[in-house]
Parts: sequence; C-alpha cells; structure tokens
Amino acid sequence: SKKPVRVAVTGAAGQIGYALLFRIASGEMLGKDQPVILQLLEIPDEKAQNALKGVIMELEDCAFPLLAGIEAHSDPMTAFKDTDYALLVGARPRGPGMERADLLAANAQIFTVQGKALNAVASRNVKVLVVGNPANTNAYIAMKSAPDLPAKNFTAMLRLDHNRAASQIAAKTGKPVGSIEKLAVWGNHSPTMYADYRFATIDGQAVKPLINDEEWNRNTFLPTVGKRGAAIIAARGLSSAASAANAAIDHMRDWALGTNGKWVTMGIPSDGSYGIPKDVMFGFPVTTENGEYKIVQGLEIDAFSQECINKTLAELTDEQNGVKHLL
Ligand code: NAX
Repeated sequence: SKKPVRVAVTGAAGQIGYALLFRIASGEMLGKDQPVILQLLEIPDEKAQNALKGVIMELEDCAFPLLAGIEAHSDPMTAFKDTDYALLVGARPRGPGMERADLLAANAQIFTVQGKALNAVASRNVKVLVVGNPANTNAYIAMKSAPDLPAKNFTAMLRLDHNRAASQIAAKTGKPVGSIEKLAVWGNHSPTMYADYRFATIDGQAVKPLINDEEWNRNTFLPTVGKRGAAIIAARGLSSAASAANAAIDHMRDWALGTNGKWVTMGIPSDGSYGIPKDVMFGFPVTTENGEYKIVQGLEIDAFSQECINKTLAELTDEQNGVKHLL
C-alpha cells in the first residue's frame, strides 16, 4: 500500500474547511488508494482552536481507512512541516468599514507569513492551492515569499468559476454538464474573470454555434458566472462553501492525477503566454500530466476576448501593485 502524503489545510475550522476535509480524508482528492495525514491550521484564538478540535473529533468518528493521522496547529511553521499539498483556505474577510487597501494589507500579512513558512519547512515539491480571497493576489504573495520553492508550485483557485460556467452552459443547451469540454476561464477570481466557451464542445460538437447567441454570452452568461458568488450569498445568507470545497478537490485531484487531455482552469503564474506578463497569477486553460500543468497554447484571441482579458489583467496588475511594497 502507498505511503501517506501530508496535506495541510488552513482555515480548517471554517465553512469551506467543513465541506473539504471529509472529502480529502475519504480519498476523493488524491485517490481511493492514497492515505493522507491532515495538518490543520487555524488562528491561535481559543474559539477557533476549539472549533478545530470539534472538527477533528468528527473526522475521527468517520473512521476513514485512508486517514493516517490528524494534527491541529496554530503556527504555519509546524502546520506546513514536510507537507506535500497545501490548501490555503483561511483568509481575512472584509470587515465593516474596511477599505480594499486594508483588506489587501491584512491578507498580504497572512500570505507573506505562510509563504515564508512553506519556503522554510514544506516538501520541495509541495503543491499549493490558494482559495482564500483575493485568491490570485494571495497566491502571488505566497509565491513571492517562497523564493526557494518553484514558482509553478503556487496556484490560485479559478475552478469554481470554471464549474459555474459549465453548469450555465449545460442549463442553456439542455446537455449533461459532464459532456462539456474545452471551457476556459481567463484572469482573476473576481467578477472580471472571462469565462470563454468559444472553443467548448459537447460530445465533440461545438458549443458556440449550438448556443448561437452573442447577446446571451455578453449580457446573461458572463454576468451570471461573474456574480454567482454574490447570488449565493443573497440566497443562502452565507458564501459558497460546498461548491468552493468541491472546486478545490477538483483542482488538486486534476493537478495530482492528470486530466487525460481534458482542459481545466487553474490560476497559475504566467509564463508570458497570451501576452500576460510573467508571474501574474492568472486563470488559464491547462491540461495536466504527471503532476505538471501545461497552458493550452495557440488559441485565437478575438477582439471581444482581448478586451475582457485586458480588463481582468488590469484589475490583477492593480492588486499586485498594491501589495508590492509589502513583499
Ligand atoms: P470562514 O470565515 O468560514 O472560515 C475561514 C477560517 O479561516 C476561519 O475559521 C478563520 O479562523 C480561519 N483563518 C483566518 N485567518 C487565518 C490564518 N491566518 N491562518 C489560519 N486560519 C485562518 O470562511 P470560508 O467560507 O471558509 O471561506 C474561506 C475563504 O475562501 C474566504 O477568503 C473566501 O472569500 C474564500 N472563497 C474563495 C473562493 C474561490 O473561488 N477562490 C470561493 C469561495 C470563498 O468565497
């Protein structure tokens, strides 16, 4: 049987953590034959640490055969020790009266500390997924704070946007969501992201002529996907948690186990492809194989798509410039 791998999760007592940990421990992320040791991080605050204890009791009570160990931590330097996978979910939410600059600064503080800790103690092959918002910029900060780790090991979660786009297309076409391939979501995990179905297929058939409604694309599809998070808050009174956890599982599973040629969206440090400046943490269509992702190359970018990409890039550049002095 396989040797256990170490999976660190931050914000482990939060909403997403509660929807995520049980699925990791049951083998949905890394495979039904891969034992895992969970290294859970929460803030030192007594309430958070107590809540974490409760989650750990429940994990124990599931008697998951693949769960080879569970640790509770309040310090990233111990939580990230030798970790093979790190899901950075915990972040500072925007409080009442908090300006965007304050939010960026509070998160820059968290993600510089966590990036340095990963740099110091994690496995040299650690695969990092940042979920906590602003996810792309937080991932960028962690990457820049970990100069001894390969930059390509730092990623941000765009998969929820990708899955949301797939579900809207399934609803519009009346086709099963699982049959949709070659979707792409470009840019920032924010309402500016550009969900792009120009290349998408359903059972090999092109989606764009099937929908054949540019007005729907611009005025219904893009705003629906872009504002889905807000719609869920309005309906549920809480932000997306189960769907976010599901997207995190999808992202890590596909990165670790491969996509067999299928496209998925990951926020990754740009290598300059499609004119996105190097190192900008940007959503790209990728395929994965042997634990490595590769950007899908050679896609034509038409005028409308370029306009959308420029807009989300401008927002990201602005966010990343806003934290540069803190790195
Ligand atoms: P919760 O507030 O329920 O949980 C967050 C947890 O993180 C809390 O228990 C808190 O104590 C902990 N935490 C805060 N700072 C920490 C630190 N420095 N170290 C360790 N733990 C820390 O939020 P939840 O609903 O779970 O959402 C978590 C994050 O995901 C938020 O930033 C949220 O905005 C973001 N999201 C990102 C999405 C994406 O697609 N990238 C979608 C869903 C979600 O909105």
